[in-house]
Amino acid sequence: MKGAERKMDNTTIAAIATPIGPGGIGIVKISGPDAIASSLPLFRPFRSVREFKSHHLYYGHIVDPEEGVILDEVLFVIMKKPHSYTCEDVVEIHAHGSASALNAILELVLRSNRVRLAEPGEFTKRAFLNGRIDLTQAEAVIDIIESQTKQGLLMAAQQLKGGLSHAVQKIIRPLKDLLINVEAAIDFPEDVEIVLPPGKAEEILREQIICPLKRLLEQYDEGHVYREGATTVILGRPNVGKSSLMNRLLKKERSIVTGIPGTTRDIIEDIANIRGIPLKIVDTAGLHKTEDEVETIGIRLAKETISQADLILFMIDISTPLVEEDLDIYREIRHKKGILVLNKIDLPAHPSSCQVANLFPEIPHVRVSALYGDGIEELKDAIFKTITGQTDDEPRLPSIVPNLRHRMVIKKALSSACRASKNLKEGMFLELIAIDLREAVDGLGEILGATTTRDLLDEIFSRFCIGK
Ligand SMILES: Nc1nc2c(ncn2[C@@H]2O[C@H](COP(=O)(O)OP(=O)(O)O)[C@@H](O)[C@H]2O)c(=O)[nH]1
Ligand SMILES: [Mg+2]
Repeated sequence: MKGAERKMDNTTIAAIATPIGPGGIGIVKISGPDAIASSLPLFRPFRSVREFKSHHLYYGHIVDPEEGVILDEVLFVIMKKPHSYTCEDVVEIHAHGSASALNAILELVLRSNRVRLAEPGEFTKRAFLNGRIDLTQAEAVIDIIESQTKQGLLMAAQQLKGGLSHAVQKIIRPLKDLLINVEAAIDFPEDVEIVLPPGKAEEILREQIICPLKRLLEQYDEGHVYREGATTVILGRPNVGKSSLMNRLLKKERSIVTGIPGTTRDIIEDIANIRGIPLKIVDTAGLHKTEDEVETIGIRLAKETISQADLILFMIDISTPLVEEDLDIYREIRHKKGILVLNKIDLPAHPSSCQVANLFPEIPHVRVSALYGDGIEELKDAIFKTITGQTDDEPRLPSIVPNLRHRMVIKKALSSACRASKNLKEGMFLELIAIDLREAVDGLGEILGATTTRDLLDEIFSRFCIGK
């Protein structure tokens, strides 16, 4: 689908734009050609208004016109097209944040047969289809809504501002110029004026296309974890202090801690902010053999989570002797990225545990007391470094970070550009080179949404909540 062919439906849509649940304020949002006509008759301003101005707040009541009853005291705002989120006429009714008030207002709006309930992400989809934002910016809106740490938020805000679009456009421009040049040389072979010397074309490909594409891939590697997060599983035999460590990292009592082995029988997970990375921490029942039916299921689930984890925190209690069970656990996880967590350093160390770090030389180790909090900052550093692969203490956060979808497109465009460069060097037919350049131009257009399939759009916008 090319930008110019983007199809819009002309209906008016409405939805509750704020989370359902008690809150100070809740918003019903309406967008489309009948947004004003369908909502204005429901609003009774406190002071008479001769003409409603765009982008002005008006104070009054929402009244059911059929029964004449007041539903809520609200602020009412009209945003005339094209100066709105969707580029259409938009009305927002700022009511009190109660499910009953918001549902009653939405129901009134939907009584008009020209208004229907919005689908998830439909407001943002309209902003995209109307050309106000490109696809990377629409995706940034989801990322902002879903961001869990300030770093994730800053990255998304940069993308919403057009950071990634700008970087991609800066690559598409010389790529297109090059393509035009090559195509002209094919069409008018006798006209030597328009043909770029091959050395120059190669240089443009290398400097302005291949290098920046590679840099974008590096930025994905450096930054995507701030957006997508990572998962770590805490493993160790019963009573080593797994649940205590989870609570310590989360700074709350999430997992039950007792001196009774087998206390944690289910999978418990929650998200902690580790140096800006949203880290999903999973506490498990462990991997030991047990007769307990519930614990057995917990242990099976633990094994499943290990396979999906980005990092394992392998915990040992240094106040007790190392036992076969510790080694069994290590055998299960040795193929994964891991950190050895030596716990209970506040207690006298058992003589046999002094050498324990030497037994597992391949993985870094940190000494902690989950009970008192010693070593926790060092553990956070180790987690950060192991997940990001960064070795310096100051986290590096690239401001522009492609997502997985962008990365796949960039990789394809990069291999087309590299092929074109190689063929240029080898003096291959210009037709062949034009095919690769065209592929790269079209591919990169997909990032911005200039060339996109309907399925892809549906997939992206279905990730939104209703009302955004
Ligand atoms: N002294 C000491 N006790 C700890 C430490 N970490 C955990 N414990 C205690 O060890 C017992 C088991 O802890 P828990 O977190 O439930 O272990 P889990 O079975 O591995 O989840 C509890 O009594 C905790 O208070 C620690 O660092 N030092
Ligand atoms: Mg536990």
